[in-house]
Amino acid sequence: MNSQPLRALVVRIEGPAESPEQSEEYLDELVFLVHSAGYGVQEVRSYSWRRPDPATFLTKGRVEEIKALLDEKKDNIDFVLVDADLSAVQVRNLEKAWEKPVTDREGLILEIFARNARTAQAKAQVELARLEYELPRLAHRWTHLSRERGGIGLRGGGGEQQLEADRRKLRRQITQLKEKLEAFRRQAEVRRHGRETLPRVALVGYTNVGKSTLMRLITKAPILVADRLFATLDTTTRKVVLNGTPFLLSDTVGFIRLLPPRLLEAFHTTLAEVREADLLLLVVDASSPGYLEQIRTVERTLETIGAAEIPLLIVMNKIDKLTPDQRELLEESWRAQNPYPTVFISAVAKLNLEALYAAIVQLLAEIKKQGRETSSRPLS
Ligand SMILES: Nc1nc2c(ncn2[C@@H]2O[C@H](COP(=O)(O)OP(=O)(O)OP(=O)(O)O)[C@@H](O)[C@H]2O)c(=O)[nH]1
Ligand SMILES: [Mg+2]
Repeated sequence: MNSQPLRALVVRIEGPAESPEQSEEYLDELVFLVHSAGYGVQEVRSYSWRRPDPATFLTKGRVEEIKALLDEKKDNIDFVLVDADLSAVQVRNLEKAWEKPVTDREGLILEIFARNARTAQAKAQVELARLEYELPRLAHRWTHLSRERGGIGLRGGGGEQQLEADRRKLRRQITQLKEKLEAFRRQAEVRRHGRETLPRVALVGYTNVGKSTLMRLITKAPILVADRLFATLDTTTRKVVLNGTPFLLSDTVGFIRLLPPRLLEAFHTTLAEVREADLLLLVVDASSPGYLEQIRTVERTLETIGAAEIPLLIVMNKIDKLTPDQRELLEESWRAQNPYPTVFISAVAKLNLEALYAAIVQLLAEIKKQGRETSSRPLS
């Protein structure tokens, strides 16, 4: 097995109304995604927005420009990542034009998820999403391969009959996985009902903001913390007692902008802990310039999964990365615009944790008293 990571040419298309700061930030995040999938970034091309060409997504001129670049760097680039939702036909045409494997955003995030899934349930969820992603793409010369083959690679042409057999096999696997996931769902439901009496608190937020760090800090459980995107894919739940108040705390998968809907759907069962929580701790990386947009992404995702009505405590984390002036400015501007319960903390530098704990306990007491009517949402 070759230990050197596969190297990508990363192609990004700026959104029609993107600011230069946003473009830079989205590109950084994209590069972080590629690294989180275990690949290297060899070259990056950012293009301004154009109406997608149905055949190749990119304009003819850009396809040719990238072909020239690939010819020049032939041996240093193993595949091309186009940060978009490509159709099966677009992938096929681009691979033909470039003579390199091509993957899109969903394919990349699927690989990260596949790498990070630990429990049988998370693995089955990722596998289902992957098979559904691959089904319409089976007819390709180059394709995204399963993990056994170490990611992106070449696939031999198999003929129509073989293709039909492959499709049937995939559909069978998909049906089996769905049955398996339904069994997991029922088990989880039984488990949750078995401990109905304790209030439930769930950590939610953008990926890499420090949810698992907080989980580890509060529960003392040996939870994985890592500086990569989507380190956590499973839900962990622990009983905690804070200032005499017992509750269940859950840590689960993080969100990201343009998260493929299929993946969110695949994680329906994992996200049940979020849907059924009494209180959500919305963890934010306050040191990220895009934190407001990240909060909006999280809110939209919460809506999609049916958790929009649950009371929130905003946990502005990583304030150790801000200067005292920046901290003050952030806190002032946030509080001026948002009446929502918010604490400013650092999970790593252990700043303000008492305020966080007190806020959780107080909100749980209020929720208990008033039911879910206390719901208060930021930035609606
Ligand atoms: N400077 C600083 N770094 C932090 C803080 N909290 C977490 N981190 C770092 O941020 C990175 C991500 O932390 P995690 O706890 O794994 O984040 P997460 O939200 O669980 O991320 P995913 O599970 O990947 O979605 C790690 O490198 C942490 O050490 C903090 O308060 N300050
Ligand atoms: Mg995590």
